[in-house]
Amino acid sequence: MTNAQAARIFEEIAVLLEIQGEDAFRVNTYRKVARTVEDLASDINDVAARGELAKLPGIGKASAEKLSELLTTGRLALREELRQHVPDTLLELLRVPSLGPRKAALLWREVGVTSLAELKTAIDNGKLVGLKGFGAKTIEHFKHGIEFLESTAGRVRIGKAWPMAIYLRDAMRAQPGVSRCELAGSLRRGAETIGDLDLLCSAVDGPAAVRAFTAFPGVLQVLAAGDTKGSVLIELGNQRVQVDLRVVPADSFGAAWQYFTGSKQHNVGVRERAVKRGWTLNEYGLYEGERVIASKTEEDIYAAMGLPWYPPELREDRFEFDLSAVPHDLISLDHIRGDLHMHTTASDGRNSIAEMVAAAKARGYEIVCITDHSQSSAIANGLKPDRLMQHIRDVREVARRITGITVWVGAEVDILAEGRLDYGDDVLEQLDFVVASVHVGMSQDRELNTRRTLAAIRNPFVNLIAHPSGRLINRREAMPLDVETIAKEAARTGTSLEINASTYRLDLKDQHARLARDLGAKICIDTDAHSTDQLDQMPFGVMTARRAGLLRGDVLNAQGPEAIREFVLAKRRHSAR
Ligand code: DGT
Ligand code: CA
Ligand code: CA
Ligand code: ZN
Repeated sequence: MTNAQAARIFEEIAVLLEIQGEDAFRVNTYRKVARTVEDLASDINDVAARGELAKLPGIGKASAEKLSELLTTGRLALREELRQHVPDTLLELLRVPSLGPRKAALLWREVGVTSLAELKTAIDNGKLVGLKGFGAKTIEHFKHGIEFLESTAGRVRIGKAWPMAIYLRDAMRAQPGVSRCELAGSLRRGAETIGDLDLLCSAVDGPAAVRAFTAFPGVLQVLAAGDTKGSVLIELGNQRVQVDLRVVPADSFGAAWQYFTGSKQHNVGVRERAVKRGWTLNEYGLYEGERVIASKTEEDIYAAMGLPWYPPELREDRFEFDLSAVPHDLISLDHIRGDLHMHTTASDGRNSIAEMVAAAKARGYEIVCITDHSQSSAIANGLKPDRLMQHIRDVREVARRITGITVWVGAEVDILAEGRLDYGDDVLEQLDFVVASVHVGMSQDRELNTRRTLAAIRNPFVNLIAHPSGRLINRREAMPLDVETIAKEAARTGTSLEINASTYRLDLKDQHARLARDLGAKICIDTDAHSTDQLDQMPFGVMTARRAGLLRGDVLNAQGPEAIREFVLAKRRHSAR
């Protein structure tokens, strides 16, 4: 059992207890265990083997015993007992934004709602009207939430699917007789959500490869197991996801990889070009009649049709067919020279300033900027001006002690409801780099959202608008926003717009980032890390930027510290005039 799986079971117990009206203290005990196990850097099984579970923070003797029971038997009596008292489908309700365990319990006890489908019917039939704690606005909100869930049903965030796909790929590569295994489908294209995972391999014995695949631990159900194709369902967090494996001859690996990478629309475009020449293209190769023109590599396939090899992120039939060549300076991970948006224990991060800086340096960065939350973010432990002044000194002290990386102190400043910023200019001007973002009062009013963002962009000290749309993938829709107007003003004032690389956000999204770049805005790709390991989300931001077709020169943090400094100073100079 992985750390994440164990953590989820303890979180589920907390939720089940909460639904049954247990007191907050007991609920919290289980939630703490979940948090600790989730955050643990080492494998929980190793800790258990060393007999050190009870030494973990927040884990007492009783919790340690429960953990140990779960790890050794794969089950937990308490969980099974709790589940007997609660309908299986009730937990579905918690996927509705802002519907917590308490409200779920009320819906169940007072109205008899036990599933999402029943909640929907109850809302439509007016059954919730008059129920305590369910005003008209709340009910409307839940209704939208359910519609949103339905529209995203079954799709998994790329950050959640990726590690599993890599694990399965590597496990296949380790099978005897498997000469190659690669990712395909939307995952390889770096899409923000994944419908199912696609793997492609070549092997001497196809049926044996498929058998090995369907026997992996974590497989919940085998949907198909043939000679060249296997499909399984695996558990991924609280979701189930399908994984497709195809086995192809090594000779046609390129054709198959091209075919199964997609997208479908891209493949239609490629096939049209083949047909124009009187050729046929399928997963085995490019043919003129019976004669194979190309099949071994993707490059061969594309080249035979006079097309460049398209990086997978470009294969969406958006703009790739208009390119005569793929730009040599399409942004890539090795261009990234720094990360300019992250948090520390000074606000809601989990690691200290020194730890974040060391981790940034270890990733080869030349510049790092610490941007903790501003005073209004009470939940995120935002910094009041006096604490910020001390924080500035703390970051400067870390900067003094480390070499080989430029260390900046900034802040992530809330854009307040009326467009005012959460610190005055007298405070902002003491920072090296200012990130501004909307966290409160996200409205459905497009004009209002746009106006407050524009106000922030016009502040001479604001250098980056973070996660401009405020969306949370699979959880909260983007707020309506006039991205075009924002981008034009960002370009005019010398303010960058973010591609937030957290796979919960990926905001700006690919098409908006492309639009913003086309209008002249600089894009900054940041992880918004709240812990050192989250710095590793950068590749997802870069994939999004590649899908937008951004070049190295479009990306602020693909420049060095001096150029970024000049970007900041130029805006200040320009505004002073
Ligand atoms: P997803 O799974 O919804 O995130 O998106 P994809 O793109 O991974 O789609 P998927 O898994 O259905 O298929 C993987 C690739 O295989 C797809 O991008 C193109 C190719 N493919 C699958 N079915 C067809 C088809 O009927 N026609 C063509 N031309 N290609 C297909
Ligand atoms: Ca797929
Ligand atoms: Ca598939
Ligand atoms: Zn942030």
